[in-house]
Amino acid sequence: MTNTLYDALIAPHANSDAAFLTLDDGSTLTFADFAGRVAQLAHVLTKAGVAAGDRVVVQAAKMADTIALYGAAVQAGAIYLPLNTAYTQSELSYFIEDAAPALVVCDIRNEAEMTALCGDKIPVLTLAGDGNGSLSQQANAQATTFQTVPRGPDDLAALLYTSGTTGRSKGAMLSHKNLLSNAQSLTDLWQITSNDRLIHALPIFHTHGLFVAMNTSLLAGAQVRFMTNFDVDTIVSEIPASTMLMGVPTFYTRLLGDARLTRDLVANMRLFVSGSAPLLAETHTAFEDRTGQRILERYGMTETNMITSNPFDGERLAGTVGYALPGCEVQITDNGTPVAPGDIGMIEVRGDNVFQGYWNMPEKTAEELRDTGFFITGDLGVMSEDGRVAIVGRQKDLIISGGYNIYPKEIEDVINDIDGVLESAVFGVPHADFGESVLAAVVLEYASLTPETIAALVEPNLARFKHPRRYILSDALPRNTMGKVQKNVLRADHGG
Ligand code: MLC
Ligand code: AMP
Repeated sequence: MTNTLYDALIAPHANSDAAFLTLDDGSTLTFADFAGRVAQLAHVLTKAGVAAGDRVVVQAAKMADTIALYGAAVQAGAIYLPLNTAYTQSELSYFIEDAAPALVVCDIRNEAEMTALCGDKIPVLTLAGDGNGSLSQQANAQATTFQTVPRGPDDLAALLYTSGTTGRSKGAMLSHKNLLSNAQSLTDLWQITSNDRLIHALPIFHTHGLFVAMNTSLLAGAQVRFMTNFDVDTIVSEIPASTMLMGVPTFYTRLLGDARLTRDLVANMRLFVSGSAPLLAETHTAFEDRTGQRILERYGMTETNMITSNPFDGERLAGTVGYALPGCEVQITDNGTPVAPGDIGMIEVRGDNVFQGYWNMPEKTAEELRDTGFFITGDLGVMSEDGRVAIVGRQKDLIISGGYNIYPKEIEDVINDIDGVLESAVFGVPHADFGESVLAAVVLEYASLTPETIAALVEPNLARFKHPRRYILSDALPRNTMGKVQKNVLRADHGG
């Protein structure tokens, strides 16, 4: 019996004594330790009632057990559903309602709130930094082997929620084949092998940290320095013993802000990857000037996994995201019709990497996934004669701050719900550290509200990274002749 992802990522190393995860406390799990832990956790999932095809929601800090839980969900035939640890109660209640999980795993500190959200129908187990969570405790008593549940290439392995321009988050359904095909392409292209040691400082509830980083490392049998949080000091101290770093552009601007980043420091490193947000050409150039290494920029999405990458051997061109990955077709279109090389259009993508659609949202799926199999990314780009892609803008109203996607509509809905607010417009402005930062222009119905009172009313409803950093009280929002709010005018007026 086969299980597409488990057989490729975990089974091949199940008896290997090679080092896999090195944690902040200096301890190391071998691949065999990891496979054993995955099996123990898979037993707990099954005993908790999780069956093939059930969703397992996980909102927990980055720990060895959190990533082993991903493996366990795969081995038990379940669908892993990771959630940003910053989400508030009101955000969480939507995901739990929509995904109807068979089990929720949360941080021990949030157990009471999560149990209240889940009611008596959905069991809640916990993880804790000291290993005292109920999930970990129960796992300790289990066998280190588990009868893998069969799953085929088209069965779902993960459900990752991504916010939408309509304000409601959509669960992207990712199959075993979607994840494995992409891991294989990236491992080949970036020449990742068991000689590599990856510095892993990304969160593991998004595509980048979970799939791009972990699936490739597992597939290649590479070692991972599994950092709980991004921290410049730790990265600087780990670089000499490592070979790869994967990060969002903020990682690179912060590293550049540290004088210890030098050519000598990175002499052992063979690959710096950037993605999830645009890498400024000036960051690319400054990094090369300082270290002699050219950052490899790639482009992807939750729905599609990775789409394009600059070449490993060829030229890594600043301001471009490179070529379509093997097995992945990219076209630039005007309403579905391919445009000429050099012309701007919508980036569309087709291939084994592209998701199966949005959970419980057939209409949304039909809007974004063409019958031909091409997915409409919402990103605007150009392609050169030889197929190199550059992203030039976004058709979707989206702000990317430090690699996190923030959909203005979601924040506007919360602001507009406040008594005394007539309307609002949330927009992004350039930010030196996060790339973009969130501002809100608010038109009041009556004058008793202040920016501070609005902030206080918004904050409990939204994760911290989505909070507008400034509220600008305005008499009216700028609109074009069609009545559409001109966010470009707001950006120009307040971008400084
Ligand atoms: C933290 N804060 C943010 C923020 N991250 N605010 C806006 N945007 C962000 N990205 C808040 C904190 O809550 C804190 O609030 C304040 O900003 C400063 O925090 P910090 O200590 O400076 O931040 P830090 O913890 O260091 O986090 C920064 C970061 C992190 C860049 C390391 O945001 C991060 O890991 N980003 C990566 C996101 C990611 O993995 N994206 C991939 C998505 S997948 P205060 O005010 O309370 O102090 C995808 C597809 C693809 O997009 O192609 O990969
Ligand atoms: P997400 O929905 O979180 O998966 O984010 C996907 C979006 O991130 C894409 O649609 C792009 O807008 C953006 N993105 C990812 N990688 C890059 C990149 N290298 N350059 C510019 N934007 C990127």
